[in-house]
Amino acid sequence: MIVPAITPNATYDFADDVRAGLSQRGQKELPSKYLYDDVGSALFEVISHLPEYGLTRADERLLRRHADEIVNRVAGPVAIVELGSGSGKKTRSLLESFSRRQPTFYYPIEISRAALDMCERELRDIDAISIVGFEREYLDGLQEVAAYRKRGQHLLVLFLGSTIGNFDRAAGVKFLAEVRRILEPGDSLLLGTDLEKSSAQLLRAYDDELGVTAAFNLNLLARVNRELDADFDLRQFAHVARINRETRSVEMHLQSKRRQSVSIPAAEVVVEFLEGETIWTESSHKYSMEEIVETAGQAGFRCETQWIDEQWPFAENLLIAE
Ligand code: AVJ
Repeated sequence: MIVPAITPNATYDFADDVRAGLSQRGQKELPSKYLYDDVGSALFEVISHLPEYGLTRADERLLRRHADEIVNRVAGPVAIVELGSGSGKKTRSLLESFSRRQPTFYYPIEISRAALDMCERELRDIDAISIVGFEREYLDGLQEVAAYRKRGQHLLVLFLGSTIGNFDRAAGVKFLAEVRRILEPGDSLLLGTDLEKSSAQLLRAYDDELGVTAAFNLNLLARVNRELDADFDLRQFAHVARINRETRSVEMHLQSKRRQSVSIPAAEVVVEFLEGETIWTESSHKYSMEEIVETAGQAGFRCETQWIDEQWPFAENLLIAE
């Protein structure tokens, strides 16, 4: 079932963020959340099918295999809030398990309208699940859902797909602590985290041979062209994936192939690039199992269970608000 009470509008300013990120001294950067417009969301969907990128399939396998066990460990009745639902595909088995226990509301929160639409189409046939999508930033959306909470109802927050990896570690703890502040003791958070693996495996995953990840990254410049009227020549930038050993992350950059200047009228800025200079567009931090328990503790959660995939190092962590 689908309840069409979908609310529009996210409160960020693309032009301001682009101007700030590209005119700062030192490393230029663009926030990774802007990778996900309609084109970017569709490209990420393709990435999740690539043999080199096992992350999403590991997440899905774990949710499928352990859905009933997860339901049993989460006190009901429960409303489910997903931060960044994407296509919604990986959430299906979990929702089906919850629907067998009792009718349940599912609130996907997304800044991408396209992803929200995809998610609603994907999941609308599950009978006892009512879907109410929110086009919002994560914490704004969560706050709104929490405000509607009924007496005696618990919240289960889903933060899957290792989206937490896009925060640096300190920001990750801070984000989880903000989620915790909105929750009540006994509420839960199911957190998907990609685990540490070899540099070779990571570089293959973030620089696939078909070039889909390159297109996903370059689309950020195409988006700046489309929405801010800029004149980036996409052929003059190259996708680069790099391992950062200090932060234990994979970074994506867009590297200028030559000295060039780009004008971005709607952001009221002209940006100069040196040959070889990069724009940092994303970091994906990789975690160890013990570290997740510790991080959860710092944010006010107790780690109840961790499930690990055998094919692709990835953990599903059930955290309980203390
Ligand atoms: C969706 C944020 C988990 O960081 O691995 C995929 C995005 N970037 N390939 C990730 C992504 C490059 C992905 N997350």
